Order: sequence, then structure tokens, then C-alpha cells
Amino acid sequence: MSDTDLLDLPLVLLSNRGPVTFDRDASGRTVNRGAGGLVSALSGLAEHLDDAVWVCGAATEEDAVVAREAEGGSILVQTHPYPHVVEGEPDGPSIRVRMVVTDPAAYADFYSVWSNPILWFIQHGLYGRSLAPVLTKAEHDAFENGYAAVNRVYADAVADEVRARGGKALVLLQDYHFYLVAERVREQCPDVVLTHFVHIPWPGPDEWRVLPANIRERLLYGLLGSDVVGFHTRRYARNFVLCAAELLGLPTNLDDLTVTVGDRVVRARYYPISVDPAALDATLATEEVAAHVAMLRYVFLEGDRQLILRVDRTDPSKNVVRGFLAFGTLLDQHPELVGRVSFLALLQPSRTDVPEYADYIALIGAVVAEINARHTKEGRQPIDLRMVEDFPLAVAAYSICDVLMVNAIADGMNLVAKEVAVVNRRGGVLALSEMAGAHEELGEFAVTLHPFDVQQMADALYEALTMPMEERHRRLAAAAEQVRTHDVRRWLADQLADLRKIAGFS
Ligand code: GDG
Repeated sequence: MSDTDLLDLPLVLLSNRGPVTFDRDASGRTVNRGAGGLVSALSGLAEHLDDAVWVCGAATEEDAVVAREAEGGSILVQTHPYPHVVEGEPDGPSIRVRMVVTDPAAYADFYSVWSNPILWFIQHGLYGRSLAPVLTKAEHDAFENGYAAVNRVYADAVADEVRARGGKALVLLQDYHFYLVAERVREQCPDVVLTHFVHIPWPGPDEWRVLPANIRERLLYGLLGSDVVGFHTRRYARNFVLCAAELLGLPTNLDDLTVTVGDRVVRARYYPISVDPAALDATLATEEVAAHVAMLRYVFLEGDRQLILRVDRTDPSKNVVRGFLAFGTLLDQHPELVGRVSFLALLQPSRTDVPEYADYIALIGAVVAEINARHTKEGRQPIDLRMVEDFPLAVAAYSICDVLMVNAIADGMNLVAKEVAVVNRRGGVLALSEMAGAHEELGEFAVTLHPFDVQQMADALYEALTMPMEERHRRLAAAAEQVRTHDVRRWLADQLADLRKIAGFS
């Protein structure tokens, strides 16, 4: 059975970032396809349906112009052989896209006050709590006039698309930006089949008590407008059910992972997201990646030298600073590794408008400078820190590293670990935080990291670097097999199979 056989309903998708973005250069309007496994998986689904639309935010100025030209409606974008807008009948795979424009001040409150950082920080356990967060009238206003207001606009756009399809459609909502959407769509379109997938961790009730009761209750009831609330792991799904029990007092079943709201039963489910192995194999086979591989081998791997890698956004949840402290401890305690083991960190600057993120980048720089000053040998610095957005370089580094370090404080899944499992050709060892969702699937093939224990992480790095080659290859092969048989298509297919049952089609 193919993915599309699972769908007898029209499809409406919603995510903050859409499948295409428009820009303008000297030749006029340009169209670019969004990057990443989620966009390819969801586009792949939508492209093969007659009646699908993807609702998303206008991300660029040109997106807003396109949205205004469409007068609030959708446009048809043909995605192959190159992305372009079509007026008549497409002669290749295509997606309808509806870009939503919101008031800039409301969007700033929605995105830069509530989605990031408040919800992100709560869900990743990043608040120290002694001094942060401080919720003032400004945050309360930003919730009403930003998060809730923007959610209403998106919900109305989704409901509009559902009504245009006869009031019965399958709606797939994505992520923490839109917790209030499902409830409002259901109010307007009671026959809808709704799923909301949360890409980041879902903590237990006490973490949510950081928010005042009226706000946390609205967020939870918003999500409970869905038929299914999807997470990466069983632990997050369980936490969600616990929240419904403790914070809302609703009847729940922790074995079935269900919540009863009025006459409806809402299911919490877990579907571990994954990568597109064929796309990764194709990237690895490019000349650009091969050139990077040659350069990286020359710089880091001559003789018996070894390479530890990390690839992350500069997000405090990724725990970059403690990762370097652990590496510094490793070199302190094993001086024979100095000059022989390098640490390449490819970090993508992220959310630099949020003060905590800007401070975090500065701290990373300071820690790296200190460790490099302490352990430079024969002119060779142990840490090579590169602040870059360069996916081909990342894939090249994935393929030749000895150890990948993922030591997140909390991470919904962590796709980098899965990408390395597929692409590495050197018996690379995954050094994987027990707090990353990926640990549920890949932990048995990895060395486990405890993200707060710098000594434990140093010891684990040592274990990974000194692991016999045969064992390294055995573990890597098993991890690769797990990821290749549980790819991003399966992530989507499993959700659709559950929804099909709920909608009464099987
Ligand atoms: C959120 C959740 C969850 C790497 N370098 C570049 C680049 N990458 C790609 C990686 C990977 C992606 O970025 C990062 O994904 P992660 O899963 O590691 O982390 P988040 O960005 O925090 O993602 C996470 C995910 O959503 C999916 O549900 O797994 O837990 O936090 O694919 O290869 N991309 C570009 N340039 C680079 O230099 N464009």
C-alpha cells in the first residue's frame, strides 16, 4: 500500500515554514524549495494528491507580495523539474500553497516572545527558574495579541481551506507555534480529522506550572482539539497525558495514552521522525562533498589522528558549552590525546535576536579560546569552531568522523545522529545524550552521554575513541539499518495509518 492509498480525504497541512519561498533578484521573482526532511516528506505526500493545500507563514517580503496577489487564496506551485508557479494545468508534481500574512507586531510577539523563547525554554527545561522567566504584563499582552491572535489567523485560514473542501478534510498541524489552532478549526469544521505533531520534547506537568493556569490550560485545550497529538517518543506522549490529568483534571488512560474531552477521545501517539536516506546518499555522492572530504581528511585525519564532530544550531538546548568542557577534561586527563584528537564543531547561528542565544554564542567562543590556549600542541589547536551554514560540508564531516557528539540537555529527536548513522563510512561512534529522542532508537548502538555530567561525558568520549574498530563498525551498521528501515516516509505513513483508522476507513 502506498502512502497516498491511506488518504480518502482532502489534505490540509500547516507549518510555520512552508515548502517554497519566494525572493527577488535581478531577473525578477525566484522560487526556492524549502530544505529538510520534513519538507520533502510532506511535499512528497501532497504532490501526489489531487486535493491538498499547505498553509504556511509568508517568510520573506516576496512571499508577502505573492500572498497579497493571491488575495488570501492559494497558488499552485509545480515542484519538478524546477519549482515554479503554474496558472493552468501542471505537467508535473505540484502543491497548492497558501501563505498567511500577519501583522508584524503580532507576529513578533507570537514568534520571538512566546514560541521562542518561552515555549521552547519550558519544553527543553532551559529555565534556571531562580531568576527566569519573569512574566509581566508585556508577556501576558504578547500572549493575547501575539500568540493567540496569530494562531486565530492561521486557524481561520486552515478552516477556510477545509470548508472549501466540503468541510471534511485531514488536517496535519506541525509544532509548538500552533497549539491553539486545532480547537478553533474543530469549532468551525466539526467533521475534520485533525492531528498535531509536536517536534520538540513534551515535559511533565510541573514544568508547565511555570506558566499561569489560564495560559497553560488554553494551550492544552487547544491541542486537545486534535484527534491525535503526535510526539517523537513514548515518554513525551505519556507526559502529555499526565498534563491533561493533573493540570486539567480530565479522565485519562496512561496505558492507552488517551484523554477524554467531553464526548471525544484524544489519542497521544508517538512517531519517531527520521531522515531521507536516499537523499543523503545522493548528497554524499556529489563532487562538492567529495572535495570537502578530501580537505577534512588532510586537515584532521593524517596518520593515526582522530576526529570528534558536532553539528548543531547554537541553541542552549544543544549543550555546546558543556560538550567542550567535557572535551577539555578528556585532554586534561589523557594528555597522550593532545595533538592527536581534534574536535570540529560546525555550528549554525540561530535566533540571534533572542538575548540568551546571543550570550550563548559569546560563551561558546570564550570556552573554545580557553581550551585551545590550554592544549595547543605544535601549532595545532584541538578545537576547530566554524560558525557556518553549509550542509554539504556537514555531510562530508558526517562521513569521516570517528565520534559524533550529541549531548543535548533535551532534544525532540535529533536528526544529525540519524544522518551520521546513514552516511558515516569510518565506523563512527555515536556519543548520544540520553535526553535526545534519538536515544530511544539508537541508544543501544551508541555510547550514552549524561548531558550535565562533564566527567561522565569525558569518559564516554574516551570509550568511543578507544573502542575496537570491529565493534565500531558493528554498532554503526546496526544503527544505519535501524534508520534505513525507519525513514521519514515511514514516520508519515504510520501517522496516516492511525488517522485512517480514526476516520473510520479501516
Ligand atoms: C527540531 C527539533 C527534531 C546541519 N547543518 C546544516 C543543516 N543541518 C541540518 C541537519 C539536520 C537539521 O539541520 C537539524 O535537525 P535536528 O533534528 O538535529 O535539530 P533541530 O533543528 O533543533 O530540529 C529536533 C527536529 O526538529 C525534527 O522534528 O529532530 O529535536 O529540535 O537535518 O542535517 N541545514 C542547513 N545548513 C547547515 O549547515 N540548511
